[in-house]
Amino acid sequence: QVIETNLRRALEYQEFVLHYQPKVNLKTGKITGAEALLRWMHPKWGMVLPGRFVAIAEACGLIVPIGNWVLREACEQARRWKEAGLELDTITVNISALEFRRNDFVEGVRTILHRTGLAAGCLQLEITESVLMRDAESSTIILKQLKDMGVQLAVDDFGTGYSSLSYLRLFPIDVLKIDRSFVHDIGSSEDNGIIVSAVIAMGNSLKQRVVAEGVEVQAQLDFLKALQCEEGQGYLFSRPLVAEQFATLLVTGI
Ligand code: G
Ligand code: G
Ligand code: NA
Ligand code: MN
Repeated sequence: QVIETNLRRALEYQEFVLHYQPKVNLKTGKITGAEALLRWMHPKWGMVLPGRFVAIAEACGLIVPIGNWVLREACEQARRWKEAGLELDTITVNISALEFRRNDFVEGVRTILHRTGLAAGCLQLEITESVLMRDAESSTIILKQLKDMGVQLAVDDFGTGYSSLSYLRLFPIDVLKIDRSFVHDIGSSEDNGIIVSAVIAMGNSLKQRVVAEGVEVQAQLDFLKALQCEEGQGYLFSRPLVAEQFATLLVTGI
């Protein structure tokens, strides 16, 4: 309740910022892109993480204007970086269930790309596995419309939901993001190493790029590289950074 009241003012008072976490090509070590992560800088509470407010914003519908702001801000930032000559393949934005299912979502994305001048292929949208599977038939239609526009599509938190493999093959998905819970257990539990290797093998044979989330230690990186996992993200490479720091990292490399 208190959070909702404060959330209502947050957009108007410009209390939101995006932090950017690099995605790294595991073979070359090069940064391929960034995931935009929403942070709420509350004047009294300090930085509030999405775990504390995204569910509330969804429940009261505020996630729609907030999500719109995130998408616009991320696309604008990526275009500015590209204009400045910084190398960056994609900017990735998290999309909530409520946004994804709205009738005007696809047109909203098109409008934002048009207004910000970012090429569609430079935008990657992340939708969680459970959101996609909740209504797989309508998901397929929405994903196809986005794909036709040229936008890249990623399944977030892969492995935590209940994907039907037949739908996974039907979805026009470019990227599978292995949930960090599986990456975390690499080395400590044999079973989880097996899940990670199965997902990588499946992604490779379905021609989907596999991104490992939550890479924290060298042993995990070694394991992922040995299995030909294409990309990784996690504290081992970098925490989420403010835009200026991320731009510096793009120049210096990791
Ligand atoms: O950055 P952090 O670990 O606090 O993120 C926690 C969760 O919040 C993650 O699951 C992430 O997907 C989600 N999240 C981060 N930014 C956004 C956003 O802009 N929109 C939505 N819908 N979710 C986000
Ligand atoms: O659910 P989603 O995959 O969008 O979550 C992204 C979140 O994971 C971000 O909030 C980010 O802060 C967090 N994160 C990124 N790298 C790591 C990591 O190496 N370890 C842990 N525990 N969290 C991470
Ligand atoms: Na995500
Ligand atoms: Mn995830």
